[in-house]
Amino acid sequence: MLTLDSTIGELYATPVGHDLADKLLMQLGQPRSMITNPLVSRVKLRSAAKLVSGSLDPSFLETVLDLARREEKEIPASKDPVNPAWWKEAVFYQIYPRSFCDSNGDGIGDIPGILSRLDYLKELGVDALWLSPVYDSPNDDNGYDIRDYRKILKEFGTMEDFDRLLEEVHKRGMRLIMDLVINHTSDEHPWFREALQDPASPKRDYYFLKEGSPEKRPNNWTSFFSGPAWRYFPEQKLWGLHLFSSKQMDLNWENEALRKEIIDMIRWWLEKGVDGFRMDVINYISKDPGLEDGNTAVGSVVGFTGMEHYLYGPKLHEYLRQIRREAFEPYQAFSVGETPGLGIRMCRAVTAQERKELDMVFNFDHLETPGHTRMDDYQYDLNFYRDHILEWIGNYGTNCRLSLFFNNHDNPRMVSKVSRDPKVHRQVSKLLAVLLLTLPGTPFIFQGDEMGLTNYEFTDISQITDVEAKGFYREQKGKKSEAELLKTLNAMTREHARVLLPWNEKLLPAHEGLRQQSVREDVLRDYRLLLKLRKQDQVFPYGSFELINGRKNCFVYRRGLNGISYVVEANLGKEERKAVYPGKKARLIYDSLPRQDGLMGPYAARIWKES
Ligand SMILES: [Ca+2]
Repeated sequence: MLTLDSTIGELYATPVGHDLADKLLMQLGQPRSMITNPLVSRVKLRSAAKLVSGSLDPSFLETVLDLARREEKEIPASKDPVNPAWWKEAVFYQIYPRSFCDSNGDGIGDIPGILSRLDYLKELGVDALWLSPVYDSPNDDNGYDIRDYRKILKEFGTMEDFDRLLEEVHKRGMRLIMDLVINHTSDEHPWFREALQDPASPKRDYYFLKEGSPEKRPNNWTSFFSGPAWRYFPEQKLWGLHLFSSKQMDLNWENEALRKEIIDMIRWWLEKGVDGFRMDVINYISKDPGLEDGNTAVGSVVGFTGMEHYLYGPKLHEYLRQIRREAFEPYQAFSVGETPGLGIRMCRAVTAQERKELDMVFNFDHLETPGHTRMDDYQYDLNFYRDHILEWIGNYGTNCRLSLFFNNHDNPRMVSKVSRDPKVHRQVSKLLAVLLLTLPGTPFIFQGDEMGLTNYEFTDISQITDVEAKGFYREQKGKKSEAELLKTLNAMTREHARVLLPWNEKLLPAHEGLRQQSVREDVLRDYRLLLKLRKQDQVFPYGSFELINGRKNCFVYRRGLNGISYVVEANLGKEERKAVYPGKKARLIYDSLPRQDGLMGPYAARIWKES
């Protein structure tokens, strides 16, 4: 067992030790060799703690050890050929229903709107749709606060609309996966209402409801949406845990009856014929039963206090296996988990095929460059993405499947992070499309990527409806000038991804006056072309990967399978440069920015077919 007498190297050999150390090194801007160096890796943790005492709280290491002990053995990365599966060949397209397509002019996207665009999606060439929540919800967090798991939100339509959507998706040979939000429910969910009102109800144990006085919170955990993670209910003299907004009450997965209810609900949707689920913050479902105080030293590093008690909880693997065994497996359903905070080795522990937990996960480590968070207004260097993805391609293992994405409903658009210069945006959009669709893994397009959409310019806080941004604003108001706050909000807010797509004539009342973008037809055309290319053979989903050149601003690689091979060359920088790949015997099949002089223009991308 790991103790303070174990060495740094032994700690680094565990999935948790490895991922946390890597994250810390990255934040400090230090190379990994700082730990793998034998002189360092042989040092006992006890001595290391002494060396850094003063800069690192000793309890920090204890907390890391506690977490690392949960999984002391490395899960091996396989090098065997990839097992085929439909979701490894598919290209997914994420629909955020509220801002996708509005059919009745109320400014809110809806299911009939999605239905009206299915031919567009089919023609685009995507294979599966991921629908962000469409369940009944008071919309405190745009549907990620579910009031009724078996009902459709009125603004989005009816269950008949949904059934028709599923049927029409299937009719077109596409698949549909739903969002599954089971770490928490809305405080308006009947389970929670009953739990709160009736002390004798078995539902009381479905949540974390703790008796106490208003002065003393059960622990010091903080919420991801600002402030403490506890809400007080004065009438009942109860504290309720909410890691997210105060209307999103965390479910207690320790309770067997709760787990059964959730599994029944999942099966109910699978019985309808949905093809799988994207599982919201799924790695948070198992909390340390003691609900002890979070380590404040850890809290100050990660930004949220208490995370070590649920990031990689003691029964996470057990619960994931139960869901898979009892709900997914009987229906051969696909699963992709949102797993914030897990690094490569921890992700492997929940997705390696022999573990029988999740099919894939979304890891977010590539979304910000080292030393930055989403709260920072900075320019993203794609050289970092290249190094990040090379690390995952090289080390994740063929028993795991990479998910590829640059955007989702929780982030501003990557294209605007890479460059602020509107003149190069279409090039960056195409470059990201090429990487997304030709690197090894399963791509997820976010609605509007294919239109070349960029970030919006919000001119007033009233234009931002996102609960996270509003919480941030409340917390910072008065500490910084309004202009500074608006600048930060423009850099970080999820609202960028939540404005109705440009084919809608009328925007949400809050977004009125916002300058709507137009579809960049050449980006759309290139997406169609690249998606078509991806379908010609199985090289991109399953082929080998070989790095040809990974120097500054270069990303040149070969993908090959059964005698067919392609070379992709990308210019990751804003300066033009000489092409690296001569392409003498190859055929140029895609060029995002054709030029006579052979140079690669800013953010240009080319694809060659060698044989
Ligand atoms: Ca509508």
